[in-house]
Amino acid sequence: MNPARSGPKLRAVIWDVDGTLAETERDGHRIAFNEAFEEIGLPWRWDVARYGTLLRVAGGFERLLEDMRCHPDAPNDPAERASLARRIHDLKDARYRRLLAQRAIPLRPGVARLFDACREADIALAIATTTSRTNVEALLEAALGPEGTARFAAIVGAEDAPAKKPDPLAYRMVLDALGLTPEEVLAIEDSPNGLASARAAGIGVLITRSVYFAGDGFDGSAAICDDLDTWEHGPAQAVSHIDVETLRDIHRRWTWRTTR
Ligand code: XBP
Ligand code: MG
Repeated sequence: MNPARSGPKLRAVIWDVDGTLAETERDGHRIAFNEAFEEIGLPWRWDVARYGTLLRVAGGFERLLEDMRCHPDAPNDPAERASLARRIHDLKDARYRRLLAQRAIPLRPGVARLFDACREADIALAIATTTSRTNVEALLEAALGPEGTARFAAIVGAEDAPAKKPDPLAYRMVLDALGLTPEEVLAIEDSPNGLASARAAGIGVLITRSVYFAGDGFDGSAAICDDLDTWEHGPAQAVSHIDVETLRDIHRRWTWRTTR
């Protein structure tokens, strides 16, 4: 047996959002949280490094609760604390979407190209994310125009999947919506939580390194690249980009390794 043997076909690519499609963590959510703190009159601010530490907690609301543990001026009562976090998080989301409408955060290298290439190759596009569907739609429409969201056969966000990554729920819901098995898809992710989530759903993962997880090891991924326009392969590590054939090859090798 070898990887060239025919196995399950690649029928869909399931994309993560924050960090994978764009650097929305550093350049979007973080800035919007700081604006929300300011608007509420709180002195809290998250610099690039502090946000990176907090990012190990999935979910903006949960991240905020974690950070509040370090703030003596945060309410002591758990219900009051949660209600303040909810208020800040709602404000953050409004600021985030306003920021996207004012100046779209650019998609990372190769993302738009691969969207088009998958469509031409009849490989469906889907999204599994910890952020809200509303935030995803704002990002896609700012970057790709009003039809941006319609390109996706399924989008599962926080409104649908309350258990956040590394829980596999969002990926399982996408598979259900697509009517596909884990062996027929490939996920593209940027974080350890995202990798664990897709793997727990039985899905192979291509990692595209984002600013916040550039140094992580990503054991258990199918392949790793710096971005989708940079693919080092072969004995001489020739540099090229990830195209549909590369995706099919990564998927074929992954299913061969994990199902033999
Ligand atoms: C990454 C996350 C999200 C975002 C902020 O999501 O953990 O929480 O940081 O979004 P992804 P919310 O799965 O797309 O990488 O504030 O809406 O949670
Ligand atoms: Mg991510």
